[in-house]
Amino acid sequence: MPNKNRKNNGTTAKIEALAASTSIADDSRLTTNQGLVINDDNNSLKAGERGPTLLEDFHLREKITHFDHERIPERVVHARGVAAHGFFQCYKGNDDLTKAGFLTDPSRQTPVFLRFSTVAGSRGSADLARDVRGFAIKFYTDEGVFDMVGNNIPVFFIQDAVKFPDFIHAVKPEPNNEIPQAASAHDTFYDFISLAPETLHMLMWVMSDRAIPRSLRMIEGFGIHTFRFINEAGKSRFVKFHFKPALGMHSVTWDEALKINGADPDFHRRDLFDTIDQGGVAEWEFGVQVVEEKDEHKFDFDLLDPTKLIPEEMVPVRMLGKLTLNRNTDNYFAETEQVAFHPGHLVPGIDFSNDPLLAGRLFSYTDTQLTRLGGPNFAQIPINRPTCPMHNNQRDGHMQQVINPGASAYQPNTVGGGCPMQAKENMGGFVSYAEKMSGAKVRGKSEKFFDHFSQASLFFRSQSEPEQNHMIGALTFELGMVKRAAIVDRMLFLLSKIDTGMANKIAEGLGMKVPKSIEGRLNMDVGADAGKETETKPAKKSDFVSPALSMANTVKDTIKTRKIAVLAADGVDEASLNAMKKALTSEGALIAVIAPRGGTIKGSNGGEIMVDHALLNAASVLFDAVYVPGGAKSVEALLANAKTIHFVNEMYKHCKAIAATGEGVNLIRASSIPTDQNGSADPALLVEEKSDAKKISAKFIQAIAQHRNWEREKFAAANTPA
Ligand code: HDE
Repeated sequence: MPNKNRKNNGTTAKIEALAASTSIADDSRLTTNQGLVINDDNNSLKAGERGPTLLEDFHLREKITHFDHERIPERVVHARGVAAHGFFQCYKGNDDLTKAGFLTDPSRQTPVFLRFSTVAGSRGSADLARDVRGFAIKFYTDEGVFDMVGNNIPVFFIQDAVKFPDFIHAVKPEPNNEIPQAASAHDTFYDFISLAPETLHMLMWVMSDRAIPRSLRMIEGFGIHTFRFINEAGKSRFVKFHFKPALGMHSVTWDEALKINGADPDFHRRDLFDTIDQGGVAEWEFGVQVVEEKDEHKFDFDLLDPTKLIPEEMVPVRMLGKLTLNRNTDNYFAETEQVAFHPGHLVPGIDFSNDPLLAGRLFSYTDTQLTRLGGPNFAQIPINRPTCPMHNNQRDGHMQQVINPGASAYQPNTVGGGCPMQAKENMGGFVSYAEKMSGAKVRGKSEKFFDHFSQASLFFRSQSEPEQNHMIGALTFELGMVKRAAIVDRMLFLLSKIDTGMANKIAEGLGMKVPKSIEGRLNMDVGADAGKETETKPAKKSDFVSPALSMANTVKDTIKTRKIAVLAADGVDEASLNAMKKALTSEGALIAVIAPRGGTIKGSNGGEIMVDHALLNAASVLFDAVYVPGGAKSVEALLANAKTIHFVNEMYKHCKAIAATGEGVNLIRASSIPTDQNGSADPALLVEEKSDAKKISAKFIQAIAQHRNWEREKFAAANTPA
């Protein structure tokens, strides 16, 4: 974050030396695309200094023509993304499950490229939209590229690919006015949701805090569909892919998300880029849930149904290796924008299941890339190329980059010496799993696909109380944005089938009542599912909860990469500031000094302290915690700027850790922060007039590691202004 981290690689000296060079063949010279050196890039060619510009100016024409075509169509979904490079290394002992080389050879470091994305917004939308996050990884393995094109939520909205265009049309901005951008809170989305109850389980996830993450380094990744692993002996097992973040899962509040979108719409991409730029990494453990083929039907849901998950308490995740991101992109367009993922890019040892959502995807990704990347040769773009050798008889097409020699482009051949040849038996190569198939040709799905409420209910039941409250708040907000009362009615009715208490609270917030029945009002256009698709079949009664579904259970004891604001001005108690800084940075946190103005401030001992952000450029929502050191003059100057009071009030309201020592306590007193929570001490509020920073730093660190003190929400709403 701070300016002081900016690197100077001697660039200025390099530029000066190159400019002084007189060699025309120099690499630094500006040329046309034909290599012609240009000696004036400031003036177009004219008939006289004040005369008309000449069409003959080939440099002008080439430059503008290229510029005119610099944009390509954005992705129809997942348009806004950010990515980084890294590697994957597996643990020992996975051979019983799969023969995939990158999962069985612990000595290999397989290069990876991971692109995160939001789904609904355009390329220029804001990072903190309430949305699913795409989690797409290219593994450049020795046996070919394997793409794991997943999301941060383990289930999907729909069960069959044929409904995908409808669903996306419903969630995207409404076509008559292109409103709203990157938001599900509108009529067409809830119209569709309320008529297609299979969407309800995923809706619960999207209304949870998972949809507004604190950092992309703190989200999970899932393959969603059931896949297969095949081992060397040819044995197949069903698997579900999981990626678990080393830092645990953490989110911001909805109020913060709204404000971050204004203060820093690039909050997530900046966080990822800065972390890696400063030498940090982002890490996940990759694991699978494994189901033996004989157990395919033992669950009360269908393994092929992508709206269902396997609770980890039923089938634990077996960890297979670690994925690390450690290198930023050099060029956003060439890498992040041009990367082309495809769930059908497999390697030997991994195969598909018959999930009806997956099948549609296998067709869609190539199809969309033909348009987006301009033709069939997008696999030749550097970011998409495999790192292992690649030979086939595909030829020509737009943007062909390879000069293929030789007379034969067919197989079998003798003219080209028979090359490229198919792999012989025992030489490896991809062989599809020989699954036995039988069945009538139908448009339909298995009976278990029709329970839309039980897992939605399990998800809600498994959340902590603050998480449940956030979901209720999210649904009240979203439905409050829906204009057509009939849609809200249908939603309230369906939500009551998931959890009556939840639906009642949402209805109360909306000033409405949960309808007892909406028979006949659903008007579902369900085709062949008529009679089976029932909106009134409630969730199965169950007390089973899945602790793995609650983010509250993933808190890790670390403050690594957390951003801590220090409010200070001239005269700040230097000893306290330095002691706190040392304590926090030694645990891996990042400190930013925020002062009434930029530049430097003078400490109480005369030292010069660099200011990272002037108050004008800082917002509390961009930090995880705040510390206010003493120093009478410093705190007086802070108190003179109303933004400091707002800063700490917001920190309190968003349940973040707050510490103040010496006169710094006066700032807390001047705010609306209550110093106790109805008599009980607030563990994330460390206000110590008498003691110094050293005495409270350990408790402060502990409070930051907890991420938030959600208990405070009970008091914050009443006590702190927005
Ligand atoms: Fe995608 N999806 N999707 N999707 N998807 C695309 O491919 C599609 C689905 C996912 O960072 C598109 O190259 C269909 C599930 C990610 O470049 C497109 C269906 C999951 C990304 C497409 C689905 C995903 C995409 C748009 C239903 C989680 C971003 C641009 C059958 C497992 C990849 C592109 C990136 C992108 C189609 C459903 C994840 C249009 C038809 C389920 C992470 O081809």
